[in-house]
Amino acid sequence: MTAKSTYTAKDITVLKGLEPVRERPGMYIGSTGLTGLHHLVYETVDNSVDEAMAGEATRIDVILLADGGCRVIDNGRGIPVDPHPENPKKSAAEIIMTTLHAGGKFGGDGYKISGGLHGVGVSVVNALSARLDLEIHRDGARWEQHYAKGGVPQGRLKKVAPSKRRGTTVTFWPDPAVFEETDFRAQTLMERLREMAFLNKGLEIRFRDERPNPPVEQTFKFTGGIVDFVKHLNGSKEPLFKRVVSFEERGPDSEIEIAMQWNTGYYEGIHSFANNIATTEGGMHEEGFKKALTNVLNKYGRGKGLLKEKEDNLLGEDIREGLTAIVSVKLRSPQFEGQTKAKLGNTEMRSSVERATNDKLAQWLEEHPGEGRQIVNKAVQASRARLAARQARELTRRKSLLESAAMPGKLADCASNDPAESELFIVEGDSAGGSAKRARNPRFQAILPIRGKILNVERSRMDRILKNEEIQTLIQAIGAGVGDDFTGSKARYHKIILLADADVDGAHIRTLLLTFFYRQLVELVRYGCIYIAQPPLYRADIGKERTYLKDDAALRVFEAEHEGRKIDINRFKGLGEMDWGELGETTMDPATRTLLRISVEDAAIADEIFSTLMGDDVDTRRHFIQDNAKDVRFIDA
Ligand code: 0RA
Repeated sequence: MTAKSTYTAKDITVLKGLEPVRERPGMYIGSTGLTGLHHLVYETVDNSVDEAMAGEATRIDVILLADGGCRVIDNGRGIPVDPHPENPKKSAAEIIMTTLHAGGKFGGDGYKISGGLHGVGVSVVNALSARLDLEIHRDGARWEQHYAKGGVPQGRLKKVAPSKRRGTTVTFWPDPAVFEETDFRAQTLMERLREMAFLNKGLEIRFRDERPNPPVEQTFKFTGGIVDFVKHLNGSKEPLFKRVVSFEERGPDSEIEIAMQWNTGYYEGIHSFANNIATTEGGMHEEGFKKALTNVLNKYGRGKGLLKEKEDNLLGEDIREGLTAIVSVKLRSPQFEGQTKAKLGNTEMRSSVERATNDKLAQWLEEHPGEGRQIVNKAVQASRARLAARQARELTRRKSLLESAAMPGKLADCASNDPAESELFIVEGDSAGGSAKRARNPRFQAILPIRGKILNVERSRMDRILKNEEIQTLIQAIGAGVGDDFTGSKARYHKIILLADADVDGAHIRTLLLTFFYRQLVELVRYGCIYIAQPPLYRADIGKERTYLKDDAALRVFEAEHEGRKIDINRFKGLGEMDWGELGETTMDPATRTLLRISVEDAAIADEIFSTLMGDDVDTRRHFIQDNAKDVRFIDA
């Protein structure tokens, strides 16, 4: 396939200028909020990753400039600079930068396996930028072209100097007339870039944030690819055995890569990708993988006598207990379906992933009998716990039928029956619970004091979770069931606010609660119903004037602003040291409080952050704190 032969009049009619993108940006990048803004970076990086996938680039630099721009540099072939066959006045590069859907037209055979969710092309980035600079190193020279707001070329592509290297550099400044905000979030970008590096073995992605406070630099390069990804995901967990199972299959039309490792925990984490895009809704590749996994392990268990003849087959969920897996496929024309276009629809991927897993996993098990036995044994235990949990659940169901609408004795409920306005404060400790009860507005604020540390659901199977008293109380108070039986419409409160001391114990309790919500009531997290209250750490009095300050940083600012004056500083060691009036005013009253809303990502990493921070490994802990300076909300002084 050459560029010429693919360029027919028919193609020309589908090629459009950039106006449609300016008119309806959401159609091309999803939104004009922060997510859409970040899409511009991903879109630009995707093009460079395509070069890497074609075996032509080994390194990508992403730089956030101090003036708000973003620069993406690769060492690939460089966008073609020659005159375009249909329009000799314009370079191929200019066509690529100013025409919708022109990206793949120039690719030789096998070049563009990508495309997909944001395979819309770098021209979309151009269209939505206030300015874009293109620099190409190719054919012994450096070429440049500049574009003004909306992707309007300022002159032609020009050869400006000799050059020995090759590659493409795109620098763009997002258009503030398009985006609600134009401040990139370094943390979000780094997470995606790291994921990209995991998914493309050996590719080096360097990230640099040159904006002030604080400048950040990170290099992502994983010679183990998705094997490293799995190790990373299991990092804070205890592996069932050290080895990561991995295999791959490269065909003419697709590539399949799978890596997996069991941990001694009870949750499954299968992460699937198609062309480097997370398929969070699953799809054909994931289906094929799960089907083969269940099939292979049952066969293996029977064959080795680990599963007795009279025993039932293991269910998929038994086998996937504690499994962390990456299923990554690359194919020519991925079809993304589902509500969020995050489900792979290509049916051929089901059979090819299933076949690959059937063959390769069976072979791996034959070669690793010790590990094979451990996997089957764990699944057998999981199946027993599943039956026990069913009994426990039936018991609680019967119990709640008997007690009908009875609420736990400890709950000080609110008067309102409207979940939309009702708030549940989960308060650590009885004394703080007492203050919170006095300080609340009983019309719409309910208080549930919990004592000590709740069960760590990460380390417990469902049967034990359901028998735990504190957890039963929580489930009962919220009133919407738990786990697979959760029904969001039954939730009695739409704001659930965690209120714990600002110390290590408080942080631990918060982590345990967040982990519980993430694992068992994730819908509540997804809908943004879970909050962390922000009680102040200090009270600063100047004469009769009181100021509440949330942390050390706020205290320093306050001291600097009131230099030379006599400040009386009071540090609250715990919620119990605040009187109820103070607690109400600073932490509970909707008019004066601030709440931190928890996202699924926050909840998912709460446990990881906590175990890293509180674990014994001082070195990882120090690095972690340096790398995640923003997540200090989970640490406390
Ligand atoms: C079209 C064709 C070729 C490369 C590219 C586009 C290309 C685009 C981008 C965007 C960012 N970096 C890029 N690197 C390459 C193939 C050119 C050839 O065959 O030499």
